[in-house]
Amino acid sequence: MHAVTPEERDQFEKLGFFTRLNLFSETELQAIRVAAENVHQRVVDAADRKSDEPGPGNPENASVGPVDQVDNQKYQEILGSTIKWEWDDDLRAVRSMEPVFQLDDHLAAVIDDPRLWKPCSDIIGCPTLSLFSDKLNVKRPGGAPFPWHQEGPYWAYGAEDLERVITLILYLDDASVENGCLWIIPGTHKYGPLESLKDRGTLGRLYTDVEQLEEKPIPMDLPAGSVGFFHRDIVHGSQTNRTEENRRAYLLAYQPAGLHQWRNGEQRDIKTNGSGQA
Ligand SMILES: O=C(O)CCC(=O)C(=O)O
Repeated sequence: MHAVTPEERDQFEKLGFFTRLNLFSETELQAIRVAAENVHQRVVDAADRKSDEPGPGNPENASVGPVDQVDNQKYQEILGSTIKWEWDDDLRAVRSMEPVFQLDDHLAAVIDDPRLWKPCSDIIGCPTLSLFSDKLNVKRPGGAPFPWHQEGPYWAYGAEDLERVITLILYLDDASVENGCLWIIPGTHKYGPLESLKDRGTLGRLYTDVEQLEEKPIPMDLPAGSVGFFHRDIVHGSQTNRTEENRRAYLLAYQPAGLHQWRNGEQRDIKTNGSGQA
């Protein structure tokens, strides 16, 4: 069940990605959205409490770090998750949270879902896996673009077996060009790490200079519940959410069993004998 087909394997090798449509039902998605919003609220509440009352107060206050600014982006460690804020004069919203499964059992069950890990296990060629990272991307109306980048260079300093890390995006809402779906540049995984935008501040080193590429981007505009599996070095990014609706997604990356997660160094093996049942 859920095994990668020869066509998918071929496409992954040639183009660096393949997609599966409508893997999760609306009922399942609704439960994941609720989990995502609960985690989001807990993070925002913890951040608000911390800024309102710096004293000991609630024990969760202890797990709220200072706001770090890198170029024009604001980051904060909250409840064991690295929060990237969408923050300007009019808006303070969480843009992404990584890792998050430790904050919600339902999200933890999604990680063990064979619809997600089994294709990855086939591509890596490893029957048992561990989690490399999990991230919730919450792109609210007006949410900003994510510049072109590759995951490989971003993960390079912290992966124990980078060559065997594979990543996926599970859309929690219908993803369209208008609401800022992921865009990928097929075939670019073959180049390995590409030249970055070194002259664009600290974060520019993580963004790919796409002027050097002949390949053209395509939108990964898919219905909610669909999944895109992609190679760590494929160039990808996303645009502003120009609608009034959320564009949420859960991104997972897997690696061979026994290795440690990227951000927190902990080990989380995938329960390959369970149904996952998100
Ligand atoms: O969700 C998005 O808009 C971009 C996702 C992405 O490329 C990432 O988080 O690395």
